[in-house]
Amino acid sequence: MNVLFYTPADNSARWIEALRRALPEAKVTVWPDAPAVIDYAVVWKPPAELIARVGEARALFNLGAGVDTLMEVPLSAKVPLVRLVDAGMAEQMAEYAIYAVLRCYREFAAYEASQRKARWEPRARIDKAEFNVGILGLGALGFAAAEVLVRLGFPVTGWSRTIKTLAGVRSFTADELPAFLATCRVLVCLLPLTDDTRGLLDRKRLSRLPRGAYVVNAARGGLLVDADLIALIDEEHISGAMLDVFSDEPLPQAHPFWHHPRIMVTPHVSAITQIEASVAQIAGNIRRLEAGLPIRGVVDRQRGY
Ligand code: NDP
Ligand code: OXD
Repeated sequence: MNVLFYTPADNSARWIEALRRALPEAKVTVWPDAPAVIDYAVVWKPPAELIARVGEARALFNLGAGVDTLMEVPLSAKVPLVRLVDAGMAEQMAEYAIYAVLRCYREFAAYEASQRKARWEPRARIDKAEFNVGILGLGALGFAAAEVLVRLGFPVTGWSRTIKTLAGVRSFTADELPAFLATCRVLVCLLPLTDDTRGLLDRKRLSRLPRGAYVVNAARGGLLVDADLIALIDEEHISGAMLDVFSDEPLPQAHPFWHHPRIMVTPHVSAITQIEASVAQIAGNIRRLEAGLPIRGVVDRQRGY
């Protein structure tokens, strides 16, 4: 079995070693070398020439959960495009969401400001029952974040294409976005970037959040209209934001997010791809495909996720 591998990341050697260990029966070739017949491709941000060589492979595995960068590539419709499902990322994303929610709920930014002025300024407790967290996207990552926030005692609402059943979570579907946004004291965005979601968080939608709401985007930068977020923070409709993903990465030096006093920036680290867990999932999927069994993570290319 021929497996073609490619990543532009500098940890390529560790991926290759893990793949060869997990699939001893396979011949793993590293692009730009390529066998005449490719059975499986395992890639992150592949060049167009690689996609052209994939031909009618049995599957193309994306080394990430998001497949937005692969939607425009000329991959044959017969080749299943498979993404990572959790693979060690859900726990990390839940941690990121917890930090953002607690930072806001316990007003740590205000205490940091007090400390800078050497002022002893206790603040009244916020009623947790009034502090609803809304999660956009209740998939592998959003579901995990919702579960843990419920365990911490927060009221949680979620928005997804299809209705979800999760104890403690009020589920809203696609046509209920305005009603969902009105519930969010903190909005955590964990949606895929698709034709339907690009620019979703614009002035009109963000204005539907209650005054003082806090925005967290850990999904993709293209979901958010940067200038609209900044304007709404400066107008004090939104109290602040924690952002991990950006339309242009690395975030350009001149971007106003870097120095905005109410915006916290992290460099696309909310859920870092885990080599061992990802390779185990891919190897397991290859074995299932070889045995003619169904697998999880096959992308619906019409929907874009
Ligand atoms: P999933 O595909 O498992 O979940 C996506 C969720 O979004 C589903 O609940 C889906 O609804 C919902 N959704 C999609 N489109 C719409 C729509 N138009 N209207 C309403 N709901 C919609 O994805 P994951 O949870 O695995 O990942 C989410 C995203 O997180 C990835 O696509 C990626 O961009 C980003 N990510 C970021 C990382 C980082 O480090 N910053 C790391 C990993 C991922 P339904 O359930 O009904 O289908
Ligand atoms: C992913 C990511 O989509 O790392 O997996 O952003």
